[in-house]
Amino acid sequence: MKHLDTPAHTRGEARFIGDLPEPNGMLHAVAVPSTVPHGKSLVVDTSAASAIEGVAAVLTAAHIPGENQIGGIIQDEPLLADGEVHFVGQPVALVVAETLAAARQGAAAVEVRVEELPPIFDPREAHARGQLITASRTLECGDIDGAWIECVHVVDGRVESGGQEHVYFETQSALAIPQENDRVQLYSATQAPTAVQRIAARVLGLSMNAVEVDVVRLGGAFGGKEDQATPWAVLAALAARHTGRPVRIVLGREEDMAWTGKRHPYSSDYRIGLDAEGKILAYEVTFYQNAGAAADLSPAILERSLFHATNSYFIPNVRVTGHSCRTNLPPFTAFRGFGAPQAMFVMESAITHAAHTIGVDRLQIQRANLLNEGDTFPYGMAVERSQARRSFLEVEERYDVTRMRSSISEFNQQNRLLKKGMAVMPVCFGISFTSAFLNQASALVHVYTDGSVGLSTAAVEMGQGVNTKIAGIAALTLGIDPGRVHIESTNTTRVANTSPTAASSGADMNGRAAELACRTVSDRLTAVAADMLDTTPSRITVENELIHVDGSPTDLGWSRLVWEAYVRRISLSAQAHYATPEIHYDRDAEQGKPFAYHVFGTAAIEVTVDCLRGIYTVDRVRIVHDAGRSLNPLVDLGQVEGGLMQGIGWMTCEELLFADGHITSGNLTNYKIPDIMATPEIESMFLEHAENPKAVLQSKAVGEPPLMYGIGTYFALLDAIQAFRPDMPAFFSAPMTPERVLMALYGRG
Ligand code: LUZ
Ligand code: MOS
Repeated sequence: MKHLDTPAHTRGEARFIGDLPEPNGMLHAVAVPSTVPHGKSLVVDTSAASAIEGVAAVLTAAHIPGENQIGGIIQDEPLLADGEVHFVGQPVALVVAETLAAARQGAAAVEVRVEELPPIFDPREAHARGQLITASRTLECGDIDGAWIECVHVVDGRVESGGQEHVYFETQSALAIPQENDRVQLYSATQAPTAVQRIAARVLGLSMNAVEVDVVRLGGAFGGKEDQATPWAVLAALAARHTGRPVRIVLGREEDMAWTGKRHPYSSDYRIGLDAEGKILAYEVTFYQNAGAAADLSPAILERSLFHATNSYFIPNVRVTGHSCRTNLPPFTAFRGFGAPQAMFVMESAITHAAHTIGVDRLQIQRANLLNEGDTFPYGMAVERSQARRSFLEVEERYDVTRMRSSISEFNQQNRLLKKGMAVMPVCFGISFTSAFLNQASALVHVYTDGSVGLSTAAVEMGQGVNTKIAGIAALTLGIDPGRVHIESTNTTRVANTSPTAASSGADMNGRAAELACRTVSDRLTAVAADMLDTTPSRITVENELIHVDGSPTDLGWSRLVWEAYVRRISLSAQAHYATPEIHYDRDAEQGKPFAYHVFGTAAIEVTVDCLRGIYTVDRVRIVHDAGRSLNPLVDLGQVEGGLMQGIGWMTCEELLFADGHITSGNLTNYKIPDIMATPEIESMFLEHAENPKAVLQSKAVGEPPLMYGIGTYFALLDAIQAFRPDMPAFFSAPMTPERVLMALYGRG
């Protein structure tokens, strides 16, 4: 079953917010950003802007009828700056006009005056000055302080990882349409329709039932629209309410890149201790998360960093500390992996450092410490059905890693200026929102009298194929062709109180809710069929749109059964709710079972470095991935390859840069994402016989884990550089851009 959106996408017919036909009288909105990173005594003079022809309104904090507050976890973020500014790009005003050109002209004419204050950009400096978003957290297991003396090898060091721009195709956008009785309808490119609804209501001083949010699909999101679609939708709603006219806002690419949040840069310290056999006995790590100017999702992201600090390894004595540091940059936000990639990069760096010091292949240390069945994570959860070792060994055997290693050595002996390198990267990622309450979803199914099906869930389609998966689940549950099932838009009036489509759990949870709702209708239909066929419901099944008795087809078809049920006045609609069972976490004790299960997998990555110029290619990536029993192998393969490429980009060419709080990598010529030419030969397979009883139809979530395979690329490049320059000490500062490679090859260190 192919991705449902493929035909519309390939023909250019898929509609995004910017493609929606303009409602009558629609105005265009453009935000006015702060151009200083930190300041007080803010004065916004709108008089010149208001005088421009076509400008309908210029809105500031003073125009907000409700609360000027968009913070989700912590209420520390105004919609429009009031008195102070905290980052370059912070909206201070909104101009709405008859045309986009007039709105832009108006925005340029708004005069902003502010007394500048000293900004902070470095998370360690913020920490030293007590600028924390939230209380720091420490997760511990074993006896970390006592463990060091048992260790034969102890090394420590520092790791830096950079931010990452989402580069979703569709920029942040929203369309607000005022409705009668003070209601407002919002079309928003958001992963979190209910967050938009809640915060629009809060800012406008309305109740939530006065705000309807509708989402057809997004042109990509990757976490960038989990929290940060909200301000743009709420600004559009504010302007619509103020003017009584529809208002659309669509950020330009450079506006989006400059003003909106990205993956958090981290600066970290580690210390790792091993015994003589290469067993890791102790690991201590401190994360300094650069949170930017407001909390956004940073506390939750830091929590996931804590949980994934030890990646796929069992370590008996661990201390992990996380600081969420407030700086004067745009608030950093969710990005595929959600704090786990940063943590895993530190773990792999520590292992690499230890391997170099001991003089063994890092593969040996990795292999010696993989999670086994029943091992516990530092947060107290035991590993069930661990596929860590299985996927690792399967990569080693199937792709003959030993031979890969020896042919690379041979190549390196024969070539002076071209050097190859390789690395193996295991991944273990917990599935469930770490905030337990978010692990719920709902579905609403209608079977129409012609036998076609309309299905609504809380899931948002953003290209990841969640609608395709859910249509497949519904079709299987009802016993009909997937072509009969239409997945409706995600709409807060049909499915309420939605969790964001995030944490890789969209298909898991909404698929389950859809299955439950379809099961209810199917049970009712089965009772009708049993009556029609003069048998008992337990003997009835529906397969291929035909009613079967004891597994044999009858001549009663799906459509006739549906019509008969309707005539008998049986409800053909159902609503269902699913809440992930068993999960819990105690944040005081830092112990619990935060995840329903874990996803595992391993990648082997080969690279070639041109040691004259510092440029490189990622040649081949081989992956064994644990998809459970895949709901849709084609969709899952797309997620594995796409995630990998995004991880490779983060580790190699994507370098996010700021100067004095202004982005200097603010467009797609100076912020380089990997393109088709940078794509390696990818060979991936799913682990066989990996049924997962913890998710719908024995499947596993797939969205985020594959991104972390890309981390191996950094270590493969280090490997190649060290083949050229064996005396170069390893360093752990991502991304490994060609410039950095060149400095490593020839620099003074
Ligand atoms: N979003 C969130 C996420 O709110 N909580 C999470 O645990 C999470 N994990 C991954 C991606 N998004
Ligand atoms: Mo997310 S990083 O929106 O799953």
